[in-house]
Amino acid sequence: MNASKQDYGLVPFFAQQASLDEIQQGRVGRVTEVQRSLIEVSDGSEVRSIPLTSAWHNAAPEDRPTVGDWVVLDDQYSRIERVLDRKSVFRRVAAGEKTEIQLIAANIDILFVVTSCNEEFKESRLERYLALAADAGVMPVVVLTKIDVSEDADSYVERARSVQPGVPVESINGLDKSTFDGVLAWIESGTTIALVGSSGVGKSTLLNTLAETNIAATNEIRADDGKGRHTTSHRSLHRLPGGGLLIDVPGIRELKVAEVDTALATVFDDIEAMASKCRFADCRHESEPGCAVRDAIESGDIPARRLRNYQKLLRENERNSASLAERRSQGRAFAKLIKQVMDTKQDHKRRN
Ligand SMILES: Nc1nc2c(ncn2[C@@H]2O[C@H](COP(=O)(O)OP(=O)(O)OP(=O)(O)O)[C@@H](O)[C@H]2O)c(=O)[nH]1
Ligand SMILES: [Mg+2]
Ligand SMILES: [Zn+2]
Repeated sequence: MNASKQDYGLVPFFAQQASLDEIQQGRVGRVTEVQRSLIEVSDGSEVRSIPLTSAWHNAAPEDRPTVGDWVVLDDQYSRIERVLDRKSVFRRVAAGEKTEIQLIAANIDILFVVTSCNEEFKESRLERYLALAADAGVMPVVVLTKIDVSEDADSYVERARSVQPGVPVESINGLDKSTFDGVLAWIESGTTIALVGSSGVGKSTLLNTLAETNIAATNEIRADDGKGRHTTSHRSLHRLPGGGLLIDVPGIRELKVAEVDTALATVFDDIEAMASKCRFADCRHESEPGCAVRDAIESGDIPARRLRNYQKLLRENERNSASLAERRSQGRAFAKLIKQVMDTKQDHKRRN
């Protein structure tokens, strides 16, 4: 499919960060795929596979190119010279031992948080996604799949709507495009949407149905526990026939948060509003007298689960944000040390 840069979403915000020459030479492109050390970049007419050099591997995770990024290639089209400033970036704390940020998708306009009408559905998980969407500054839309195999799809829609009033909820049978009216209304030409959610909820199925071809492999969920099989292995960006760009993301096992203080206050604004009415300013909503939050839970206005999850996310956020800050300052100290050693070496050379 031949396309132009504009079809890939090259709006002035990005174009202004590159020179006319760079654009005319086809050196400005969008990252359409990210594998371990190979990055695919498309300038609208040509797709290039670019190896990620060690300089990029050594860069801070936030600075490395990720899917959805706009990048400038060198004049040999052999390496990524720079990553243009981002409009938005969806990130989480990477899985594993070290606390490190992992970028999931950049320059997205809308985040489709995909979840299905079965045992996979969890309000607490949605709250995590919504906090990260708020932090990224992107509009979240909850997409509920598998309405065709659920006895009570309506109750799932209701539960999804109650998580954060105002966040749109669309429900679909991912295999049947005639159920997609609500979803299609979000997909405009040049809009970039990322699909995130657990494995097996139907992200790639949604992409295939929208693209009207089998671009992405899909796989049945396990019969015993309904879990997905982690079919999609890397992130990729696709142009849809009707305009619009969709980023398919591998199923996320664990969505850990960091640096989401204000985002959490947005997602849990009902609890925050109540907390301001507690008798004690530092009320932990446990057994303190005059606790407005506990009263709201007792009267059924706020689910007890919601308060537990909010407190859990606050603790997790505090812990991870602290270790990130520590890692960053160690990184800076190390970089300073290297620079000192290099300067001394140069001095030495100059003197001899
Ligand atoms: N009946 C029904 N099946 C669906 C629907 N959406 C997805 N499926 C099925 O669910 C299974 C998992 O779908 P995938 O699209 O592979 O899920 P995924 O979210 O991409 O999973 P990962 O790539 O592992 O993250 C496949 O067998 C799909 O056919 C739906 O709305 N209704
Ligand atoms: Mg998939
Ligand atoms: Zn309280």
